[in-house]
Amino acid sequence: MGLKVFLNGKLVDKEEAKISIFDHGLLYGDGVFEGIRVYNKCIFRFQQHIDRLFASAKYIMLNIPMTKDELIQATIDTCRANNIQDGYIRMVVTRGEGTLGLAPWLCPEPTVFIIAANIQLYPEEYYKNGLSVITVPTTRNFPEAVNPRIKSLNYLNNILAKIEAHNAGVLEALMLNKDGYVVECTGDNLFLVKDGTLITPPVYLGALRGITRDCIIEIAQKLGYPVIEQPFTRFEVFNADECFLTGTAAEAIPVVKVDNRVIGDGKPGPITRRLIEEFRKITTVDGIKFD
Ligand code: PXG
Repeated sequence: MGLKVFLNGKLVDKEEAKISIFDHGLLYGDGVFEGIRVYNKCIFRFQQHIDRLFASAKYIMLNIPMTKDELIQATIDTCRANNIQDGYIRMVVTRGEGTLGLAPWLCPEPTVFIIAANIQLYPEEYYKNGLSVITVPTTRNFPEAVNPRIKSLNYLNNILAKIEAHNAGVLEALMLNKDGYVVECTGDNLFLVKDGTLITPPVYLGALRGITRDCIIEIAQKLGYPVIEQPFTRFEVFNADECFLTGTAAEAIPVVKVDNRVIGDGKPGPITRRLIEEFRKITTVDGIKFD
């Protein structure tokens, strides 16, 4: 049985899921999306992802033509139709079909689709040994332009950074903002651990407010580790005791080398390992369950 996807109100075969070449999601990157994990039929922090999708849509003045509850139901239906137990959901809302011109008011009907499938995960060895990352020349977009807090279909800036990392032989890129502050990676937020305190860049510097980031902050605080959101530069990164990334795909993953500087003792740190362990405990219960 082939993959079934949700497209504009219906579940259809992947082969039948066709979108117009006049869709402004394709022509202009005019739309928003979410990437969500499913762990043992629990859609992880689903309400938070739905809320972020609506917040992104609001910023770009896109009216999602379904209610939050309808989107939740459509997602569950898509998971059920594909027998998803553990997997990945991609939810996309575009401005819809329009003319050859920017005008979004000439796009009468937004396009909504939901894909539930498998996800390409980081190999387990990176969780054990840690990642090496580099800072790349492409900076974060300015919050005053396309605000990086929107999970928009304009990911080209991140894609350029990802290519720069790939060309250097590493999996993720550390990105700075125009003032030289460390902000986040191409698809992951960043944390440092220094003297038992977690430090992460504030989102106003130009970061996405990651759902995983929020979750790790809550777990850390419950465990008694102080968490501060504060701007910092590469100097603080190089001299941190521990460093790790968070994201839907990565979950929480240790970083042991940044721009050829070894972080801490070059191995995933104890607080990072503890947080990864605690995070993995809640993935199957912290969300919306279906069966
Ligand atoms: N920053 C950026 C720029 C992102 O795109 C995150 C941080 C982490 O946010 P969440 O909410 O996921 O904790 C993201 C999310 C992929 C993939 O296929 C990337 C993301 C989400 C899902 C899949 O690489 N990025």
